Amino acid sequence: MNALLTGLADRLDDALLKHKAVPQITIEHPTLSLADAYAIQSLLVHRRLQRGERRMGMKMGLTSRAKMQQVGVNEMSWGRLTNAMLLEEGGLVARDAYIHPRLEPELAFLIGKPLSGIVTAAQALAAVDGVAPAMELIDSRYRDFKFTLNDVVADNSSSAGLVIGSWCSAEQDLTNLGVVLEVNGRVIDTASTAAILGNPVRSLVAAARLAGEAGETLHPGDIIMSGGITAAHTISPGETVRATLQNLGFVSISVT
Ligand code: 0L1
Ligand code: MG
Repeated sequence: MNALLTGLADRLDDALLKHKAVPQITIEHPTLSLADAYAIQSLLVHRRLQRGERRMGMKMGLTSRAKMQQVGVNEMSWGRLTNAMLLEEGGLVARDAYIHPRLEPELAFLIGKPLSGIVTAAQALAAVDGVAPAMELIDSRYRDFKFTLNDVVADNSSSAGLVIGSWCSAEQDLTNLGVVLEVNGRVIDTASTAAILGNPVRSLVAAARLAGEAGETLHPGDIIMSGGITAAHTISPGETVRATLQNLGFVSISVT
């Protein structure tokens, strides 16, 4: 079994490095469990760490109805972030460095105190040093961006990049902030942070629980991504994509 999981992690890593999509692994291996999928993810991220990348936090995935509907998966997932994924706010991103990249607005949490296991929303917030408007760049390594929950978990929940705006105080009501997604100045979607599980802090509570279940801790300095608030936008060269979160500011990136 270990050789199988290692081989599947290698396949997904190869797809990432060559920017070449592969068939869903659950087509060839329908009996893979969710635990197997997280084991593949861990092996896949280990390869990145072996190449010199550093762990930088955790992303929650499929925490909003818009995202669940877009990809046809009805359960949340999580993935691991590394420093190599960080993109410059207001900077450039190359379309060709990915397979079929998409951008989605999110809320980012900056961890100030260790957090792991079952916690209340108040305990989770007490461990947070700041919040920021953010966008996640996702890029499925699967053909046509199609996957099951187990496929996407094995593929590190489509993690590819993140753009973070200025950090703001977390001591404010985050439950229902307006969100606007614009491409070249044209509004393409609007939403509320309430789309994230009814309250984005619930995504952080879930991150702490899932990290604890995996024997991990969210460390001071870690960034936790809430999960996409709107459906994700497929990017093309020439676009400047900007996400504005009410009271928090905006974050943008231009595609070359
Ligand atoms: O959309 C996807 O590829 C699944 C990853 C999670 C995206 C999100 O909800 O933030
Ligand atoms: Mg996301």
